[in-house]
Amino acid sequence: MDISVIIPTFNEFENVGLITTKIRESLSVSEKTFEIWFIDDSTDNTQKRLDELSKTYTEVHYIHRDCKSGLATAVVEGFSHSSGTYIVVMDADLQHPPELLPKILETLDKGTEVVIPSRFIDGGSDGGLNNLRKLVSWTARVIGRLTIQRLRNISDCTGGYFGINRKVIEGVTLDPIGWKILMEVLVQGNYSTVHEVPYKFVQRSVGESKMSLQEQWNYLRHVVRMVRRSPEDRRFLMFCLVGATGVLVNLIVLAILLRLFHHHYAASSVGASLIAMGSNFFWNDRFTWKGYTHNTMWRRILKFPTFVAISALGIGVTGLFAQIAVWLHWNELVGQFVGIIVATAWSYWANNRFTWSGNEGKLKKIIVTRNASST
Ligand SMILES: Nc1nc2c(ncn2[C@@H]2O[C@H](COP(=O)(O)OP(=O)(O)OP(=O)(O)O)[C@@H](O)[C@H]2O)c(=O)[nH]1
Ligand SMILES: [Mg+2]
Repeated sequence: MDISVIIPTFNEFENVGLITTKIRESLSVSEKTFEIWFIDDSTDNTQKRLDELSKTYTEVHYIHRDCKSGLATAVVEGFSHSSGTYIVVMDADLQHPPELLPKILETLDKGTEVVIPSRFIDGGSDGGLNNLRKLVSWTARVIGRLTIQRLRNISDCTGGYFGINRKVIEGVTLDPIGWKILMEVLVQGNYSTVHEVPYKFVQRSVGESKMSLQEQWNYLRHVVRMVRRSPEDRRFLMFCLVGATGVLVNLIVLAILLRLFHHHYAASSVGASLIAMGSNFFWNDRFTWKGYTHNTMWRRILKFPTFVAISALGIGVTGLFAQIAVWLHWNELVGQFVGIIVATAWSYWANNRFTWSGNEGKLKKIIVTRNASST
């Protein structure tokens, strides 16, 4: 089998016939063989309709599950039942245009491993959402892209329309919560090339939306789960946590030096910072970059001085931003805050690159390309 189209359905009685016709039209021009798998949790007459469709068209198959177990697990179930070399996932309500299928398949055929139709590149649009839904969707994307490195260059990581080569998910454990199956595949999958093509997301014409507050909550739970399961993102989180404990250590030591030993303020402040730096180094070495081995003695000896140099530069960067804020007549605290964020990003990158450099720290390079001219 060349192509498997997987469609999760929950009460889409009016849509399943329409989408089957559109997919058949769209794929019949190609010489490739295809199958359509509906994974259905419906409580209305959708199952009956799917039964009719599967008897009419040999390409149509369906699985009916007895309880509503979520969109993403439905797709995972579809992955295991289908057999196509290429897999395309799409919604049943025609918001994901089946006319784009040939373009997705042509791109997969050229060797790209993941193809993502995007609403947010030239030629695309998310016009099918009202302003509140747009804001919620934007916030979800920002949260995902800030917390998960692999999503950073993907313009539409929260959509549900995508195509992959089956190799991307072969041997991979997918364990999503809620709806965002594309994110799960992007975080867990094996791939190095992604291509985005634009599409226009229109309003659903029939049937009801299944998006709910519960799904927004599930999304946040899913992001936390993905961060915990992805080594590179877990490491960054750990680094931030260690940094936060460093602030505490700094303040406690400063208070002790001033109150108990009555040292001079400047000396106490520098002393407290140095001890906090030492504590951060210890915990980062123990936990954040746990298991890193340095094969030469020099690399081991240089680890701490490198860490100190990177931290010192970070302090300099923070000061620079505070100074820029003063020059621009902004509040210095704003400058300091932006500086802390930039310095944290710098320190993480530099420590990963220099202090605890090793193969374990290298991220797999993923090339993302986009095609803005074709719709
Ligand atoms: N199997 C299964 N499918 C689901 C479930 N929830 C939603 N779906 C399907 O997932 C797809 C996306 O759901 P929609 O309600 O269209 O969500 P949406 O596109 O964000 O919302 P609208 O813009 O209002 O359509 C549709 O094909 C639904 O039928 C579920 O719990 N199980
Ligand atoms: Mg929809």
